Amino acid sequence: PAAPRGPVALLGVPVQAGTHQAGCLMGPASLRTAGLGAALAELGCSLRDHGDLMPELAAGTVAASSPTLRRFGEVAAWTAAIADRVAQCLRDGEVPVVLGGDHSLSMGSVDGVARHCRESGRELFVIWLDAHADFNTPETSPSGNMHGMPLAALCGEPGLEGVFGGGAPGPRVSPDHVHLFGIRSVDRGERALLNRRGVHVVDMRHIDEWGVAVPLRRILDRVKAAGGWLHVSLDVDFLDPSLAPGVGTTVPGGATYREAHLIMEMIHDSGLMGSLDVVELNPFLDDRGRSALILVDLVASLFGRQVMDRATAAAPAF
Ligand code: NNH
Ligand code: MN
Ligand code: MN
Ligand code: MN
Repeated sequence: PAAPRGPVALLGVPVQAGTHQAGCLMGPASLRTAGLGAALAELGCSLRDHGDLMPELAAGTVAASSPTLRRFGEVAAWTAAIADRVAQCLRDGEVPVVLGGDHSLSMGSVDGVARHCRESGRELFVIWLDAHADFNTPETSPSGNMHGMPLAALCGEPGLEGVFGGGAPGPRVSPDHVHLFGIRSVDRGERALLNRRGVHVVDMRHIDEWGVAVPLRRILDRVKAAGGWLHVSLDVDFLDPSLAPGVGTTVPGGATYREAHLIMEMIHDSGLMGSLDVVELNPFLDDRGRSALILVDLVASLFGRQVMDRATAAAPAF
């Protein structure tokens, strides 16, 4: 199988400033407890566990928060710290696996990846596996929670630039290079914005009709044809809540166990994934570690665990 290049860098990000629901700061510890490191080591990955970024990084910041941008100052501080660490991993030739923490952390991880892609002349594509679109702005957000805004910020929507601090202005990723996958809960203003910006959407209705393989193959072929870099952002609520209850924002009708694994297996076989987020795990809401254990299995599939050896590169797609 196509082994991912370079050592795998685990980076814990115990942030929960992006959500009103406490608990996902325990996500990295829960994923480690569920055996993430051992599962990757067993696959022959060379592992570098960078430990957890410290929340003190977010202390003493002055950027103003507001009801439409809750805890903005803290999120901006985390974003800068995460982006620097992820960019450093990439310079060291590592495959960053960022363990959340809420989804606001992806403003940092994707910013770091985007920096690396700019420097190395790679086109960045993002696949966002989530029940939600995470494309709210301060105007469209019903909650003011920044975990509902990371894609809008990364795509350069006005009102969110400040989260990247003094970094280069402009979008981190083109909306046309963003593929939402599995969504089933979109806010009204958010939906209008997604359409205006040309974000690609495979919603659950589409998956019901076509399964996951057909639309995912199209996305992977596109990234491959562009010689692109694929960042995978996996929100626990992408999964059906019956499988993964350990998340603050469950939405019924999510991906099944096998759909999720097939996605991971196909992404692995493509050899395209350069970086990964695993976000929104809330161990306080979990049921005896079930959600964490499923995530460990999914990440293992993403890094090459398979039932039987399969010829990949030369094999026909179907
Ligand atoms: N769309 C809602 C909001 O912006 C919920 C976002 N929550 C998430 N996103 N968990 O993945 O507040
Ligand atoms: Mn490193
Ligand atoms: Mn999300
Ligand atoms: Mn979500």
